[in-house]
Amino acid sequence: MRSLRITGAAGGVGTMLRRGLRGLADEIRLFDRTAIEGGGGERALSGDVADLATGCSAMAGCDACVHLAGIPVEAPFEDILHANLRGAWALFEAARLEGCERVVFASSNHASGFIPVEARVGDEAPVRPDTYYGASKVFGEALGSLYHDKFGLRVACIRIGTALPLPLEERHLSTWLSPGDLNRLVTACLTSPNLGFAIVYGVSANHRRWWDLKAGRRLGYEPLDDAEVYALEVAPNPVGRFQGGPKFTDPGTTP
Ligand code: 15L
Repeated sequence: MRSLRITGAAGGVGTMLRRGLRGLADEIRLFDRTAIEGGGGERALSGDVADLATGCSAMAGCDACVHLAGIPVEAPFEDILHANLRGAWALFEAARLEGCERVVFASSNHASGFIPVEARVGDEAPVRPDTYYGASKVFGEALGSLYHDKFGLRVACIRIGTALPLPLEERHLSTWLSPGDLNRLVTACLTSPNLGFAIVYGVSANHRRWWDLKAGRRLGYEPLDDAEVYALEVAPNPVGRFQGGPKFTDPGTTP
C-alpha cells in the first residue's frame, strides 16, 4: 500500500509496532499528540486526534490506519469523552471522508473485563466493560461496525490483552500479547482479503489464555509465543475474579 497512518504512534504499543509495519507501506505516517521523530519512510505529524479537520489532513491519501491513540487506562469521564469517544468518531469519520479503506482499531480486553476468569470466550463474548475506559472501547467497536455496515469500511477491532515486551505478573500468563505476535496480528488485519468487520482478541498462544484465536485465525493470524515460558519469573500478584484484573474491576478504580 502507499500510505499507512498510525495514531498514538509514540505510545507503548505504537513504539513496539511501528518498525514491524515498515515493510507494508511506502510511507508510514506517525501521528501523535506529542512531537515524534520519523525515520526513513516515516513521516511524523502531531495534533489532537479528536479534531476532525486535523484528522482529515493527516488521513488524506492513506489506504489504511491503525488507531492506537487515546487514554489507555481508567480516567475521569470528561477525559475519556474527549480522547477516546470523540477521538474514535473523528478517526472513523476522517477515514470515510478521505477514502481510507481499512481501520484497525485498538480495542481492549477491558471491553469485556467483567467476564469471570473461569470463562473461555471468543469474538461472540458479551460486552462487559470494567471501566469508563472499557466502555469507550465498546463505543469504538460499535462505531467500527456502523462505518462498516453503512459505508463499507473494513474494520478490525483488536481487544488487546497485555501488550508488553514480557509478561510481568501472573495475570499476564493469560493475557500477554508479545511484540512479535502483536506485529503478526496487526499485519494480518491490514492485509487479509477476508476482513469485513471483525472483533478479535489480541493474545499470544498462551497456554493459560482465556480467549480463543478463531477470529484472528480467520484473518491469517498465527501466534508463535507463549507466556508460560516466563511462568517462574512473573510476580505472584493476585489474578482476581474477573478477566480485567483487580486494577480495573475492583470498586473504587473508577473515579
Ligand atoms: C489495557 O487495555 C491497558 O491499556 C494496559 O495498560 C493494560 O492494563 C492491559 O489492558 C491489561 O489488561 O493488561
